[in-house]
Amino acid sequence: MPTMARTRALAAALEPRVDGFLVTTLVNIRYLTGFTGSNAAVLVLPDGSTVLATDGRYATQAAAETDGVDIVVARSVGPELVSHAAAAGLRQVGIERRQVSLTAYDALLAAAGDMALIDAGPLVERLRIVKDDDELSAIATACQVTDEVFAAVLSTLRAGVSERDVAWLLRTEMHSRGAEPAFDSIVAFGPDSARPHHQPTERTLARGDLIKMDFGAAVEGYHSDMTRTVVLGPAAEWQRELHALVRELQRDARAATVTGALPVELDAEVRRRIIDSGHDVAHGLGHGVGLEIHESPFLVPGSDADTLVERVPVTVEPGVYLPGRGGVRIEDTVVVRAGGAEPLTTSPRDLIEI
Ligand SMILES: [Mn+2]
Repeated sequence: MPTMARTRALAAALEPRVDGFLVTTLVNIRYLTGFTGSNAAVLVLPDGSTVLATDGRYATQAAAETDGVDIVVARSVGPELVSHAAAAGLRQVGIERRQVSLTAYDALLAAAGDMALIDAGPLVERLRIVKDDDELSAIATACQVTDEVFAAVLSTLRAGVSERDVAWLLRTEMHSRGAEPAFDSIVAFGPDSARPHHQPTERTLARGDLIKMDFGAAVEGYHSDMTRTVVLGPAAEWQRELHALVRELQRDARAATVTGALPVELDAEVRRRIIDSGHDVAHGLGHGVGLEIHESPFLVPGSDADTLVERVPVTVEPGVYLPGRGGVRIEDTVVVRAGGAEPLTTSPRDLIEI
């Protein structure tokens, strides 16, 4: 992992008024240094030099996972680095204010003395939007596992299985392929499919039920995200129509997810079409995918995300839901390329009748 290039890119992105940046968000620390433990803070200086503080449990691991990073072993990792910065004569240090609890902030302030701590904004989150080859490769592998797991689980769907049974099977199929679930899988039968983020229950599958499965795998810390909606047939006419509507919305939205497209406008277009079709809009069109399952850029109303560029993986996931009856969502993880959106999840999108 070219982590030194990442800390240098972060250093270059620092405002002139800031002479250091304290990173306390673990996923950002992983991105910048490769460290995967559960307790750390990182200080990046304008010349790109980087110090990582962690506790004794992770001293050996931190040395093994990082490259070109000074390691300090301490109990209170954030305050330790702030003291270090103040002692080195730094005047203003940027922090990830949005991610710091009030109690942690009090401890940082106490360690800072006369040195100012200022909100540096989501600097690392912005750097994470465009992925390098290693990141895209991990996401593509996670998507391939997701496609394989879908095919494996599809063949086991029959009347009488419960939503929880299927969620468990998704997990074991990922495990047997060396992956972890990227998030708690959504498995929703019949009327439950009308709930966008349904949590699996003991409800059992019955003939005529829509079956919505939203799941993904995580590989080397990178995520994938896919939703398919199928039916334990034969499908009713309203189910075919609903599925065809969402299928068309999703196909068009994928085609529009190109370099230069503005995320807020991609969402608005799908939103307009759902409303024109006489339905309600339950959620945004999609989100970035990477070290987190939901990360920038967000394809939602009010999104301030910049126009899309190459190498940005996002989900495209329109859904239409009829409360009490059922809902359909079709979601792919795609990556923006010069010629358009390349789908990384490729499972069949037509209405499968089991
Ligand atoms: Mn998603």
